Amino acid sequence: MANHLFDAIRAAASPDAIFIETAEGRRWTYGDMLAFSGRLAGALKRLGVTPGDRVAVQAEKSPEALMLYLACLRVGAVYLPLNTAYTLAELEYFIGDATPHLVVVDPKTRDSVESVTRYHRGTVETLDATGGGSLLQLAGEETDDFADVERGPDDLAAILYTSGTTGRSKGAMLTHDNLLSNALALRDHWRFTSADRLIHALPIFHTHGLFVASNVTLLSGASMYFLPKFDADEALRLMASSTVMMGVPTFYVRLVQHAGLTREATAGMRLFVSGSAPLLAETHRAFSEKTGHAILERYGMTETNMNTSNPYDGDRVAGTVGFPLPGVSLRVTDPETGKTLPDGETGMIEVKGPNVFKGYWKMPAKTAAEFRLDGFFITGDLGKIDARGYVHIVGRGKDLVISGGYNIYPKEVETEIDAMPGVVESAVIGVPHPDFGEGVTAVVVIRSGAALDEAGVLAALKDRLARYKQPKRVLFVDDLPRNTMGKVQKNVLRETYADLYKD
Ligand code: MLC
Ligand code: AMP
Repeated sequence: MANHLFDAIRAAASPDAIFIETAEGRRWTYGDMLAFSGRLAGALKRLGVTPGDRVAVQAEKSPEALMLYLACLRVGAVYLPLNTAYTLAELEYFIGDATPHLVVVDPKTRDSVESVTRYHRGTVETLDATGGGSLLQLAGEETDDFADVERGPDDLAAILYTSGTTGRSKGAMLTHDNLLSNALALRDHWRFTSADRLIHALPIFHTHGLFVASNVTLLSGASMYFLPKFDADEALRLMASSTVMMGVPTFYVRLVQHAGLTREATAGMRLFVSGSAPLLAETHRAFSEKTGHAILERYGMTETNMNTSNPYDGDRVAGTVGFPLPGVSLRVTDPETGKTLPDGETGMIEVKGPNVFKGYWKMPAKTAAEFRLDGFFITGDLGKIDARGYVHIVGRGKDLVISGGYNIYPKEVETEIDAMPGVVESAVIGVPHPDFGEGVTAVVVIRSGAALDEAGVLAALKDRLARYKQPKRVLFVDDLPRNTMGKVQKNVLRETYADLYKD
């Protein structure tokens, strides 16, 4: 039976070729991948997972966790990965909204997650960082020869939650063809072959590490070093036997500061890709001076996969995200009227193509509001197209902070802070941060006499918000600056605190 995405993965898989090598030297061939994901798919089926069911996964990065994604494709389930940093309070919302048939978590959190899923009739199984857990025990009782479930191009493969501007996260529904078309475009554009070895140090619960890095590797029959997290020493060590690295700008900022980053250390590498947040032109230049490699910057988002990329051959221009990928249409419009602007003018970036998602899970009104009538998706990013056709991202129309490649919607943090006793109001902004690009910063107004300080605010947020969303600093002011309409002027706050994290 045809399974749109997994058939393509299977076709590229040469059973004896290495697919994954871990930091401890554990090796998985493509044959192992096919057998193991088949056993896991069998276990999912035995647990009652049927096509279209959501399978939510909050698990540490491991080859087994990646196999679970593949098993979901094979059984026709909708894979729903969750950031390991999410607190139970955050998890509760995702589980309530997506009502997964199965939730897979680390054994440590099983009991607390079970208390949440009980209301939604989901079951909970476990998977730990070393490949243990109840789900794998069940897989051990299955055979390798799972018959993949039929899935067409428009069937859902995954739902990835992106934070919403009003505080409620939205589940982006991604189809088999959204993922396949984009991975094939990237494979060809970036010249991936089975001879490539990728340094994979990204998390696998977001588009970058899961779809861009893993799907492109799979569809090339290439191999990867699968690392639990980014570590500059380890990445440099592995460059001697690798060909490609993909990372968020923080990876490159840290590498540039490392004495080991030299031409010799990177001599065997053919490509460094950056994305998920803006790469500073100075980082691009410093990297190129030290190594001779021009980092290739590309632009994407959860809802659209990858939209643009700098060229493989030709100028990789610092501060730009290159050209639309084959099959992707991109235009810049007047945010108010929606009219297309001439090249050189700044406006809203809109995209259309096989990469663009199907809509937000159970939110038809929000979905409709973010698409134009002719099918273009309104990204919320502000940009322009220069005379040579390069796309520049010059800002964000959406109130969003990107820290180390993770998105934080200020409203979500402000809502938590505003609920604290003694707080009148707050504004959360992103200001330049030398390591994370932007540092989440809270500016708070408290009632006179209220006994609330920075440590108090941070302590209250501890179990409410994932660590990366928590402000790096909390500052207190008498009043927030407002314009004549009464709207808080976040740009003024960003200017006031622009040097807060300067070295
Ligand atoms: C960790 N911390 C962060 C953070 N990551 N704080 C803010 N922003 C982040 N991104 C916290 C830690 O909990 C810790 O808290 C402290 O900061 C320092 O931790 P660290 O050890 O320095 O962090 P590290 O583990 O090295 O992680 C940094 C990182 C990581 C940048 C390597 O965040 C990362 O891998 N980011 C990648 C995100 C990603 O994959 N984005 C893709 C989204 S998809 P404390 O105080 O407890 O010590 C997408 C679409 C597209 O955007 O286009 O790709
Ligand atoms: P996410 O919702 O996590 O997928 O984040 C997507 C957002 O990240 C985009 O809408 C952009 O704002 C930002 N982004 C991704 N890649 C780049 C890039 N190369 N340069 C600037 N911003 C980027």
